[in-house]
Amino acid sequence: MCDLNVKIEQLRDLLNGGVKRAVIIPHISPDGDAMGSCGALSLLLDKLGIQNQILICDSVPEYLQFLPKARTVVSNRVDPELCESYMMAADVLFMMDHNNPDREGELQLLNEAFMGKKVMIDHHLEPSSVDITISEPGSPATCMLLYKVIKAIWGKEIISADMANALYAGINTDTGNFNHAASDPELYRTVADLLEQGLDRDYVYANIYQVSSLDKLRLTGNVILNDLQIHPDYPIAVIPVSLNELEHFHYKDGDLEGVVNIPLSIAAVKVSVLITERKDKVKISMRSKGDIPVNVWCEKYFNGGGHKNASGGKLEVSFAEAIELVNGTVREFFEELNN
Ligand SMILES: [Mn+2]
Repeated sequence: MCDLNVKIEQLRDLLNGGVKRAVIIPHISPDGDAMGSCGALSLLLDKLGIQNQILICDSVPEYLQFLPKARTVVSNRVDPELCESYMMAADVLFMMDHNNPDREGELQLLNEAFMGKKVMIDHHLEPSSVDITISEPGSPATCMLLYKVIKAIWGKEIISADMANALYAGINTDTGNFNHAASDPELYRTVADLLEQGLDRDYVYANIYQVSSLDKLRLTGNVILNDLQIHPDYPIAVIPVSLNELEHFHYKDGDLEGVVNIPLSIAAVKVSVLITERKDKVKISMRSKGDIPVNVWCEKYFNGGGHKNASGGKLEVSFAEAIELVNGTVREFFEELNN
């Protein structure tokens, strides 16, 4: 029996063993896969009669508020006491779509002090080891892995239409609407199953891709027109976005979602880097085509990591220094690749 099946059996035994309360945590700056997997899991636990609560270190971006349970998430930024009381009362902690407690922002401390069982369901490389680590780095999305787990333990019939929508939202967004990491036939069998369980693709699509604000659209236009630079010697696009600019366009969480992918539409661009100035840090987000492992670059210089074609990091330096560090390490990154 393969390792994944062993872990799935362990999870079944755990949940059948009298678990009463659970907490569910996505990664910091949650995306569709993080919130989709948390929402679907929460609905599943409801069906199993296990009280549960999604806890988050920051907030759910506007464009994901339509997902099940998104509006009842408790934020540690808003109510740390309430977060702590949920953690203290829980028997099980689920870590969704991240491979390490250090991806949970301020909730990391509560996670590390947690006395119950910890379960990780995730598809990032190099998972840390918890009580039950369900990890499949080859999987296109945590939501697809979660689907596999649910199907193996309870059968796909337990999946409601709301759960199907949440799982599909994660699969759709992590593959960029089926444009990358989307060649696994299993992906489409999963979607077919979700459709049979009541998935409303049009509803999910409309809520993710057709709810933009004018500010968001203008911000996107502005950064492409005025900030995007193509490196003269290497196939890389860099988009530095200043705090001033974000404020000018009344930036809200999620407003730059997807922008880093846009330069990859240029034939000559193989890597795209978005550098975003925030009040207390500079965020780095990278995307690449083909075999270029941007996670290596993010790990080495930007306190981050992620997937081969989609990674990120953060720096506690000035905006100018962050831009300098990206430009200053381009050559080394590409030369190491060629060796
Ligand atoms: Mn994911």
